[in-house]
Amino acid sequence: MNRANRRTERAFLRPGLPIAALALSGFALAGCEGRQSALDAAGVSAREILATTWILFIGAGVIFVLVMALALYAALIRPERFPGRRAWVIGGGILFPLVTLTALQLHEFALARRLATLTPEPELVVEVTGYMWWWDVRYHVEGQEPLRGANELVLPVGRQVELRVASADVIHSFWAPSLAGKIDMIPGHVNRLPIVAQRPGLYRGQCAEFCGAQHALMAFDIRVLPADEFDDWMTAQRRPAPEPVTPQLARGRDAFFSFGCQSCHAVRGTEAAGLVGPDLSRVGARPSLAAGTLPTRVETLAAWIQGAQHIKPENRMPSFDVMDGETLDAMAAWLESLK
Ligand code: HEC
Ligand SMILES: [Cu+2]
Repeated sequence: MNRANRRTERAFLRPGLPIAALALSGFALAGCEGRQSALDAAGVSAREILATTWILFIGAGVIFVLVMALALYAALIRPERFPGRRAWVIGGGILFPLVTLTALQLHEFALARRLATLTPEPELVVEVTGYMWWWDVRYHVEGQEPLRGANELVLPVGRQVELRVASADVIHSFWAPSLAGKIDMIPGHVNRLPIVAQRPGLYRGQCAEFCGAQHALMAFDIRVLPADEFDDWMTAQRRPAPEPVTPQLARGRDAFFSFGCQSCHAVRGTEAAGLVGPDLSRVGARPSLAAGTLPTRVETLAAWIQGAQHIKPENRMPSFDVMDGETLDAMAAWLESLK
């Protein structure tokens, strides 16, 4: 072995490398936590699914190691000396898979039933409709007017919630991994997804079925609030849009109407009642714009209005790039004030 080779070999054996690898795997594990992770469950269904995931993962790991050890053993000794050959074939090849797979199947049936019947008497029903490429959201509470929102799902901790999902155009898939499993959104058919959120926080969901050019920019925010805060939120949502308090905001509102935004967008408490695009009644309070594409700020609102087709090509909103800067800023400021 020449000197250079020996040097590389030593480099591989240096303790720094395994330590670096360990540190890196730490980063990989840290990636499992967070706003959009099935490994960081914040809802009853997600927790049950996660438990099953661990059963499968650990079980498969143990079986893999056992089989490898047996294979190694069999390769090292003479075949006719392998003890109890017939018993291994019948026990390991037939009985063991029969018993484990049957047990898993029964577990799976029970789990599917529990998840489907998690919320027999929902206190809140939320209709979520997928559009290319955003989410229409309607909250229904017994005895109250339905409430419309968009691109954000606000849920109370601990209450039974039933999502009723459908699509207005192509097949989408509703996926909020922190809370529950995936469910398809199919045109003309309503699917139900029971949800019980357990931990307040800000989570993220994503369309999980390829639905066209901007499928990747079809995400949504989920805010899970303590139940009493949720009730306050609902009450506040029902109020009409705040009146503009400065001349700039008033100018922004007027421009919204003179540019025809109301033909596609609704703002509670104004004449704007369009249904083609997301409801903008509280757009300033939502964490993100255009289905998780941009964080909500005056500047990003202006950028979106001016360059919707540039930011999210082929989406159903035209770019308004003929407006003068002051009008644009005023309009963005007014939208940002809608909280
Ligand atoms: C032809 C219909 C149409 C018109 C006109 C229109 N929009 Fe939109 N708008 C949409 C659609 C559709 C979306 C969703 C785009 C996406 O995310 O895929 C949208 C998204 C938005 C959003 C982001 C909303 C959210 O929930 O994230 C804002 C803000 C907005 N529009 C403002 C305006 C303003 C201001 C005007 C007028 C200058 C306007 N729009 C005109 C259809 C329209
Ligand atoms: Cu989609």
